[in-house]
Amino acid sequence: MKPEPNFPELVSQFDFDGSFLHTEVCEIGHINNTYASHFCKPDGTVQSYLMQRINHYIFKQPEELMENIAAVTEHLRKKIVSAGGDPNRETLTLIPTKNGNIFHRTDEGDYWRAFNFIENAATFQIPQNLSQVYNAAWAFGKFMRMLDDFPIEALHETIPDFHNTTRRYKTFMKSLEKDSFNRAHTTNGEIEFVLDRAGYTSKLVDLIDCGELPIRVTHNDTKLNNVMIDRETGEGLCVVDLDTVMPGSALYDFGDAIRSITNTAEEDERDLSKVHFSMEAFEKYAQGYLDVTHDTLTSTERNNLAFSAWLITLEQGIRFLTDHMDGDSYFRIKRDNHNLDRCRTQFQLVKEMEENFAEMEAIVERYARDTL
Ligand code: GN1
Ligand code: MG
Repeated sequence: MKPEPNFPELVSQFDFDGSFLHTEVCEIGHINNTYASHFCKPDGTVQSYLMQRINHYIFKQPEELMENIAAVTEHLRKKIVSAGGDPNRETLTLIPTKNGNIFHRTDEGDYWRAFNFIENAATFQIPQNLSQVYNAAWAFGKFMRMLDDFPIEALHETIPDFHNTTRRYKTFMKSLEKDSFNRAHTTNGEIEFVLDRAGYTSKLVDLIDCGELPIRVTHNDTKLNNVMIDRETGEGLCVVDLDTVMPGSALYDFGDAIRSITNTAEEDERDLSKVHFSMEAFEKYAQGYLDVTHDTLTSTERNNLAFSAWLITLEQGIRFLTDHMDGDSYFRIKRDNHNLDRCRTQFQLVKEMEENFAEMEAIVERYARDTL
């Protein structure tokens, strides 16, 4: 465990407004550490900022990652302004350090960054209603569209092969062979689950390799809680967590969103009788996503939307299982077998998607046709 950061010293590095009041932990994400710092402005009002310590064991080139975020938010800002929107609410805004840098590096070698705090907006782990699902789809779809003229060659790959499911499967097999923590014998059912499906893991990567699936600027971590919902209007206001904005496939974003938004329970729910794939949520997300991207997506992309939901959910389960076997070195855990619990919810969703796959495909076809 790292010692508590020295916040008075840290906040003094950034170009914040007002006098420092206090900092609180935000319990979000499995990788970085996130905090909210509050300040009192001369007129007596409170101004807040989001501060994050980047996990540089996982993001090995934090400088490059921050260059991506600065360039992407700048691009989004211009698009939002020209569309008459409010860039301070509709995209993240980096707060520079007093030296004009986009991050601060401490003497211990930690990387810190700060963003504006978007007021009157909230994030959710589980959707509260179907209009929230539609609005999240709209926000992620619009995010991709706003970046479709971003110079893709200028983006660094912050985690290479992030959604390369062929690689994810190989890494899993290596961890299984090593079984360094002697955990394989307690997860026979889950291991078999993966092995039974191995033949399908390469499909999207193969389509990319043969040039059938286009590479776009994608978000790559489209969980529901990565879109801020406007408390007043219920709209999908701002897409956050831009660490994995990289060249990728629209199918990664669609699949990852479905994995999270269709789950009727928390990602780490232990009681699997609560974990179900919501077809209603699938339908709403597909509708919202196709409404905003129909004239951008190719037919190969449209034809693989349902498959991508299945594959990315399986991939995420494999990632959690791999980390469980590797001794939980990647995803932050709060209890024993936490990553195994997370893997099990993903596999439960995969199973239910398999049982309902024909219906998923029919839904996509219906909304794709309606929007053509
Ligand atoms: C991680 O830290 P967080 O929650 O934003 C992970 C995602 C996973 C997700 C699972 C860089 O995201 O890929 O889908 O956990 N991020 C990284 O909840 O690996
Ligand atoms: Mg993330």
